[in-house]
Amino acid sequence: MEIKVLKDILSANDQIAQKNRALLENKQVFTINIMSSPGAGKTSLILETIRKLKNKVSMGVIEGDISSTIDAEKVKREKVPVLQINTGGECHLEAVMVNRALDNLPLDDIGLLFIENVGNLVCPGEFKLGEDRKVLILSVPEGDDKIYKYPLLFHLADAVVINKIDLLPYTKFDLEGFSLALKGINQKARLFQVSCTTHEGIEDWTDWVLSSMQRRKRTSRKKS
Ligand SMILES: Nc1nc2c(ncn2[C@@H]2O[C@H](COP(=O)(O)OP(=O)(O)OP(=O)(O)O)[C@@H](O)[C@H]2O)c(=O)[nH]1
Ligand SMILES: [Mg+2]
Repeated sequence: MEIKVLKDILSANDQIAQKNRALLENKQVFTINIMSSPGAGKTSLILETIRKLKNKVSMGVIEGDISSTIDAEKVKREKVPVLQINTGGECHLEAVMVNRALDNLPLDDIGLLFIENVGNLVCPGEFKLGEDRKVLILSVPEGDDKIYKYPLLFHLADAVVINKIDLLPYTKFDLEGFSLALKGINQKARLFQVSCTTHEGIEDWTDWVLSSMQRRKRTSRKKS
């Protein structure tokens, strides 16, 4: 009985995710779902990206948190359209929440949309939102073993960003070992090493964001 209920919830979520996807494709909005544990640097990476790309692409942000508008306020200061979702306890965003957020964003003026998921290294993996890319951030102080303990998000990610590399000298994080482990469970994922504090590696990341957007545009043109 319990298994059937969960299956129904997930398939209902997938149907709404498909609607979100159709809407976003129709409006030509490239959407990136950013996931990580609490505090790994989701908001910091979004802010770094906004600062780097603001003259090249119009952006928007959906902020997902259990409570508060702290992250949305940081984004608002960058003068980018932002909508905060408070899940009220849920440890992940669901497609229906994003659907309501999309109704309240100026999609005609947005080319690149970031969805910051609720800080959690497990639950967001189960729920499609209608995004083009899933990006997972792992921060150096969390440890390189998280890929073994919480493999699902590492397996699903289109890109994995190792953040806080400025802290490498103070930890035993094994970058080479992590990179091999990632290749073992996900051969397609791009791996980036960044510091949102020193800005190291941010350009590699934003180049990937821009080239992924371009690739999507070419694919949609071929389809039509
Ligand atoms: N040393 C260092 N600190 C960082 C870096 N990136 C972010 N931080 C700090 O890490 C803390 C958490 O960063 P956030 O960007 O708020 O993390 P988050 O994933 O959005 O957190 P939640 O939304 O609460 O899940 C803040 O104090 C940041 O200043 C980095 O590259 N190096
Ligand atoms: Mg945040």
